[in-house]
Amino acid sequence: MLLFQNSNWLFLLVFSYVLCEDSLQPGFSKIQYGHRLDRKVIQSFAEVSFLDCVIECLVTPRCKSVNYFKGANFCEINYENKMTAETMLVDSAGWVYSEKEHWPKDLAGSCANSNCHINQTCKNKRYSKDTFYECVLSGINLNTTKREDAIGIYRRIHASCSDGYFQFGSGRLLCQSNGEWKYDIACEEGWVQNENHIYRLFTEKKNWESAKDHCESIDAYLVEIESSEENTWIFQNIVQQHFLPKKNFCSHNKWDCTVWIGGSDKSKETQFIWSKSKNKITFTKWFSNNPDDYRGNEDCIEMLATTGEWNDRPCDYNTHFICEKNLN
Ligand SMILES: [Ca+2]
Ligand SMILES: [Ca+2]
Ligand SMILES: [Ca+2]
Repeated sequence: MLLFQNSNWLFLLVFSYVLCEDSLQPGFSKIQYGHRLDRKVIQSFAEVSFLDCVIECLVTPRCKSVNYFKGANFCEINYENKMTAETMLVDSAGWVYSEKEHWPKDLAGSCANSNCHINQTCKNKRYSKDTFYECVLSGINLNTTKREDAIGIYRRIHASCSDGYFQFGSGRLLCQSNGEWKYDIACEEGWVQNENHIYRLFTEKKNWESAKDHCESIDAYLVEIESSEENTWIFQNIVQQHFLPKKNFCSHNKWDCTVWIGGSDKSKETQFIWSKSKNKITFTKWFSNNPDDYRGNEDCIEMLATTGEWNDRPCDYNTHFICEKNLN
């Protein structure tokens, strides 16, 4: 069960729990060592832990059993079991054989009660903040694991996020004595890391104040750019990337291709400060003849997607924005 209930869930404060020890006992005790069900494989997976292999079977309606080879952390999920394909259960050194029905459905998380069709696989989204994101266990760390770990005796697993997701937390899963998993991992899409900071461009258009509120609602802040290096990095790696498909449009409509950054002179004209740190803005990258406080009504700073330069603009203008978070 996920318990992400407040906005501080990112920083190791909120642990989530799923059942493990007690409910896994029947499964572990019925593993058949030195056996493998031959030629009934639906699909195979390399470099996964034994429990990942079992879960893969649980989320695949057609699966009835698994073969697992510890030496290569290799998993096969089968569409038969030893009842339905008795003659195919063969001696096979180094392999273990296990049946789906010996494992609790809970292990499949939100997929436990899915309506997936017989030829589908339910994509488990347990280790994510909400249903928009997806992250699955990628298996234990093969460099540090001991033999027992691979079939779950020590009940320690390492998880990591899929490509394209930023990982918060250590990724370590521990089975506690009360039979619950303890873990801190969460995976979020869209963040990009530069040194000790991560950044994410939001494509929805908001006025400056709403953009600032949005960043703060996710424990981030409207981006603060403190050096030429940071400005260049953000421009090249986030802003240009995003506007690449609109390159022609932007070259003719540069004022329609901008993102809010976290600076303004709302409180005192010409004294630009960053909204989160309240620091005076020292490094600047103004577009020519700016800031011009045009019509006495330009207090918020946007970055131009065409050049990475800055312009002061009315704060009620709606445009994209970039949030920044500090790691550690
Ligand atoms: Ca910054
Ligand atoms: Ca102004
Ligand atoms: Ca201006």
